[in-house]
Amino acid sequence: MVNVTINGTPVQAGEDTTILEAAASAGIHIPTLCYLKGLNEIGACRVCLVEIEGIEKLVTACGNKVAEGMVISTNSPRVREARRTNVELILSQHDCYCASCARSGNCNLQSLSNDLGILDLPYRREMPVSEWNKSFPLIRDFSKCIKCMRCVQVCDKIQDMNIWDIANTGSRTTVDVSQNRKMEESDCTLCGQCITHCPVGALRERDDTDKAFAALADPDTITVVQIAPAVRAAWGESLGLPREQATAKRLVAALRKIGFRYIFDTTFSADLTIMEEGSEFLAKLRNRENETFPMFTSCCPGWVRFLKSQYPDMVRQLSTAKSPQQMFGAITKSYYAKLLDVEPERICSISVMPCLAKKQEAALPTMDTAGAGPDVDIVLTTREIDRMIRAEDIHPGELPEEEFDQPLGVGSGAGVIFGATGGVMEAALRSAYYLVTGKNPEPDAFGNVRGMDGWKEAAIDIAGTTVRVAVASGLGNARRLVEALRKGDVQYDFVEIMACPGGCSGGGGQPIAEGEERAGVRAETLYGLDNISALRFSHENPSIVQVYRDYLDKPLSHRAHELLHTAHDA
Ligand code: HC0
Ligand code: SF4
Repeated sequence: MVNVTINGTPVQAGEDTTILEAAASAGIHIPTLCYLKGLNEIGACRVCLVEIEGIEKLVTACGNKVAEGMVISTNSPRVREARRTNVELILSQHDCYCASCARSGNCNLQSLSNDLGILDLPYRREMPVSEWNKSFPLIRDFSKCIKCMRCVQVCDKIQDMNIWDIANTGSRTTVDVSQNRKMEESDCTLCGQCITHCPVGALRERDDTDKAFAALADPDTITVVQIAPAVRAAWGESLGLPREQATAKRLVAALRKIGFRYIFDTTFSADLTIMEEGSEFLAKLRNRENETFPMFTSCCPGWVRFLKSQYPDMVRQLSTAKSPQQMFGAITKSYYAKLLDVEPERICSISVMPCLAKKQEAALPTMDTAGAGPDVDIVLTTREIDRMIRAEDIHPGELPEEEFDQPLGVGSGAGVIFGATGGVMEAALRSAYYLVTGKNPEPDAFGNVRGMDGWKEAAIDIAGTTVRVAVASGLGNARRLVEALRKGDVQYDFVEIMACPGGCSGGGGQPIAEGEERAGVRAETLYGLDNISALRFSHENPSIVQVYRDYLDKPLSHRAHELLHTAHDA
């Protein structure tokens, strides 16, 4: 322990503690902008400057450790002036049109400037500009980038993709796609982690809300919405709703108020995915000698993009099952169009997802199974649906809960946990056990694949056969796991990978909580919902039973193959 004085208060702190942490432990907050614990502690923004007695230069609190006897001031006149000047300099190169910024009201730079009482912009310099393909699902606005480096760091250190890099020099310094590539030529997986880690509005998703409003305004169009599992654990965050109020059913009520016609649940098709993917896995196990293991889950399009660009020789190990989003779209424009007795062309199929990569997945040319345009026409992120709710001046907290429409609005608890890392594996094992033994396991029997560890493994006994499974989330972990497989250091039969740390609950399209990683908290919500669900097994979902009985016949049937499976290398 060392003894320091901060703003006149004696503080004791561990030797390895930064000034920032030591001050926080004494309830003294030092403003930061670029800082992210463990990820970005480089003092790029120079907002956390402090003065140390006996040292002429001001130093950053995030990048300097306490030492015995230090006398620190976090708010001396020199500190105040320097901090303010540094923020003014950042603003000098920042497009400050807050009114038209996606992050307005949730921007660290905006609140910091306001807190510091900056009412004028004394320095204005040339704004960095660059061309960007606005039809790409991920958009960078160079005039908003503050060079904090968070996007570079999260992409390098967590996702191990190195898509971003510093470009240019001097006052023209900015962040751009690395190696002088265009975004669409890069290996970007569209995980969107750079967006959720950006403190300002320099990165965002392509906005598709206009398309959704246009569909709503067309009297001939029938809107059919699906809501992804992970959305229910997060949508209320940016609307200021407490967790207990921000239920899936209240989101249904808000969407109906916007005017969407049929509102369904992606957990239904998560259950369908389990039936198909679980059956596919069991068929592979029965034919073990002729198959390559492990089989990989294929429901995360960020992971699929990763495998295609990084390890193309392993793409054939992906399950051929489409993701729940795409299964839902295919069922909507075939089975459900028949139930409604309408032409599938009249349906506008809209998904609400925690994800950017889903926008690209829906646009794949292979995802037009009903011959009526894309199976999913519009993908909206959780943030976009929140913006639509706000645009319509809807206050969901005042609305009573409403039920999903039927029959595609029933999902099991197994489907709900898809939104958390390990959830797809756990749900698949619950039903695989049943398919092999004819008996249900304890619903929580495979809970050892839960948790936020980046790479988990388990050996599961199913009727005397040991199945070796692994679960990873975050692409850095995915790469380590794949490399270990290729070297023969590990052997697995079935592997679940999600591109975003923590899985979809930490998805790149989720609400942004500055400086916080919320994937774990949201996953707890999903496990809580599974725990209280009357339905814990995908194969017991009555709507799943119905769709097989009336339309698909059985898992892996001819029709199921046509609608619900795809070759990922096509
Ligand atoms: Fe996910 Fe999904 S769980 S990828 O993370 O599998 O986005 O929530 O909708 O499709 O169900 C996202 C979330 C989904 C799909 C499901 C899967
Ligand atoms: Fe999208 Fe989920 Fe994959 Fe992230 S983990 S890229 S949110 S599907």
